[in-house]
Order: sequence, then C-alpha cells, then structure tokens
Amino acid sequence: MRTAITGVGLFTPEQSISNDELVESFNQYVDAHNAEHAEAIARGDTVALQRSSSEFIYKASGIKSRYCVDKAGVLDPAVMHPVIAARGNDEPSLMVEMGLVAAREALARAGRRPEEVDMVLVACSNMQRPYPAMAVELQHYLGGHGFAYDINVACASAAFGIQAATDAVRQGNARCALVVSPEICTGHLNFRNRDCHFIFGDAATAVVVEPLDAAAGKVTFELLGTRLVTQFSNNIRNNFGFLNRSESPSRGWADVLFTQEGRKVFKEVVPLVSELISSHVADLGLAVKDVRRFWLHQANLSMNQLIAKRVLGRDATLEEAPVILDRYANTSSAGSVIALSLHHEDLAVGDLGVLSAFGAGYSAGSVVMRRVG
Ligand code: CO8
Repeated sequence: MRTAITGVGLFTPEQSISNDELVESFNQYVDAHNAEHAEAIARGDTVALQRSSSEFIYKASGIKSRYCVDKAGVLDPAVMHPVIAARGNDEPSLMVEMGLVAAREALARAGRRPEEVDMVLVACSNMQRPYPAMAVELQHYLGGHGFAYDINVACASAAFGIQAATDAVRQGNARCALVVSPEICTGHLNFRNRDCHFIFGDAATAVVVEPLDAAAGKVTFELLGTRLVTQFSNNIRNNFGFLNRSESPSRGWADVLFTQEGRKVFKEVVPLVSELISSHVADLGLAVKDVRRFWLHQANLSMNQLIAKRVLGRDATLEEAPVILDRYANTSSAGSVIALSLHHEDLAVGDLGVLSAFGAGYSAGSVVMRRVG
C-alpha cells in the first residue's frame, strides 16, 4: 500500500529568549559565583567560571534565539530553569497540551477529524513521565480511538515515528496515524553549563500519515521510503532515570541533565547522516540532484551545511536546506518537522524532498517523499 504525509502541524511557544538575554543572565550567575568563591579561586582550590558570549554562540551554532515555555525562570540567575505550575492528574500535561495544538493543526491540514485518528505516537526526547504513556493521554484529549504509544530515540524520534506509522498504515493496522513530537528541551538543559546553555529551545510538531488513496488535504507528500540507523555513542548523554534515587553514590542535578562532546558529535554524525541520505536516495532509484528540499534536524548550522554539501557535492542554497534553528535553536525531535512545516508549500507537484533527523544514540533517520497533491 502506498502511504503519504497528508498534514503537518506546529506549536511555537509565545516566549522567546535572545542570545543577549541568555548571556546576560548566565554572566550574572558567573560573576556572582566567582565573587562568592573569590578566596578559594585566589588560593587555587577552585577555578573561576568563564563568561559566555553572544558572538560565540552565533558563530559556533547559528542560533540567535530560542522559544521557551518559561522565560522568567530560565533567565533568573537564581533559578536558571523553566518553572511550570504542577498540574493534577485530571488535567492535561503541558507536553500533551503543546502536542494537541500541533496535532489539531496537522489534522486540519489533512482534512481529518480527531475522531478519525486510530494511531497516536508521541515521539520525542524527553517524556513528562514514564506512564501512562504521553501518547495515550494525547489520544484521550484528542478524542481518537485505536492505539497509542511513546517512542524515544532522542532528536531522531520523529523519523522513527514516521517509519512506525508508515509500517502500521501499510500493514492495515491503522488508517490515520499521528506522530506528535512535543519537546520541552529547556527542562533538561543545564543553563549553568557554558558549553551548552544556548543549544536548546521548546516547540511541538505533528505529522499525519495515511494511505495515499485516502488523502483529502490540500498538500500531500507520498512516502517513497524511510530508513533508520543507530550506532552506540556516549557523546550525547542524559543519565536521568528512575534509578537515580537508588544509585549510590547519588548523582547531583548537573549529572542528570543533557551533556555532550559537541566537537565529537559534529565529526561523527556528519559522515553518518550524509551516507544515510545519499545511499537511501540512490537505493530508491533516485538522484540527489533531483531532490528539491532537505528538511534537516536543526542542531547546528555548519553541521547542516556540511551534510548538505557532502550529499549534493556542492553548497546547498537556503531554499534547498532551509534553516529554522536561528530562531528556534535545537528543538530535538521537532526540528526537522518544523523545517518541513514552514517550508513545504512552495514545492510543486512532482518535487522530491528528504527529511532527516539525527541525534543522541547515535540515531538517524531519512524519509524520502514526493509532492503528489
Ligand atoms: N561562550 C564563549 N565561549 C565558549 C562558550 C560560550 N558559551 N562555550 C564554549 N566556549 C569556548 C570553549 O571554552 C572553547 O575555548 P578554547 O578554544 O579556548 O578551548 C571554544 O569556545 C570552542 O568550544 P567548543 O569546541 O565546545 O565549540 P564548538 O565550536 O565545537 O561549538 C557546539 C560547540 C555549538 C556545541 C558544536 O560543537 C555543536 O553544535 N556540535 C553538534 C552538536 C549536536 O548536534 N548535538 C546534537 C545534540 S541533540 C540530541 O540528540 C540530544 C537530544 C536531547 C535533547 C533534550 C535535552 C535538553
């Protein structure tokens, strides 16, 4: 059975933090820390923290700002994380609330009603809780039927979700599948770590996957193929988990937040992803020169430019490989789908596009599609 992406949706938080705002807060924290430990620093017992800079952030990553669910908490040097009101078990969780906005937009674009959804996947890096599954909660508040489950493959989650949804639709196990990627990355980012305090932002996306012959929306992309790859690496790591309480000696907060060896990630993931995209396109009997658009995971601008260059054999234009990380930063699994959501309507019927998501694990996915309607 032929399958298609028939709708894409996006939720963008209202609040945004510029590099200058983030750096000002970080540097206030650094100055206060260094003043408090001045004697120990002078004795050589501890090293002074170094200040951050907007110039470095933009040059190293291409990021200018990021959206977030709580700007005040992140920017308060005494807090430096988002503060969200605790909710009761009978209220929708914040992640599901964000996912629902994206899901409803995707369904509206697909010309589908929520009650037609018979498969929901929540595919993202960080779940608000282990169970009940976020996907089952989202299915409940959406008013869908059938089945739902969560997938966590870090930044590559949406690609893994799209493959799972396509396989289910092709097998006849679902008729209208939703892949939702809500990310509150700021909740798991160490805003006191100069090496990575600027990297992440919050957003949510959704994709509708259906049989091609059922497509009823305005824009339809036939799924020509999906391909996934994983390769173990500790270079992006998050040690947060239910056994933290039991571990002896116990870990501090800084030890259960996101950490990475950014240089190593860059060096190892670029060839992995370039090879994945190139071989996938070729194995489908297609030529990369005919691909009109690359919706790449949005982690680092130079990384994306290098991946596109390796695939195409020349520099990609902004039209070919659109950039959204300048204002969204890295929104983990949502990034490549945000690029798709904001940059697909100008493609003509017959045009080819490749969505590629990649990240911790390592994990990477390639989704090749053609606009057919
Ligand atoms: N301000 C000023 N200077 C700084 C700062 C700063 N904030 N930070 C570092 N520096 C300095 C360093 O000290 C170093 O100085 P020196 O040369 O004197 O030693 C210099 O700048 C260079 O530092 P780096 O080598 O660290 O800088 P890079 O050029 O490598 O840039 C990046 C750092 C931007 C992190 C870059 O390496 C990068 O983006 N790499 C790719 C990373 C990537 O793609 N990661 C994927 C992660 S996504 C994922 O899958 C995780 C999912 C989980 C998401 C949810 C969790 C929140």
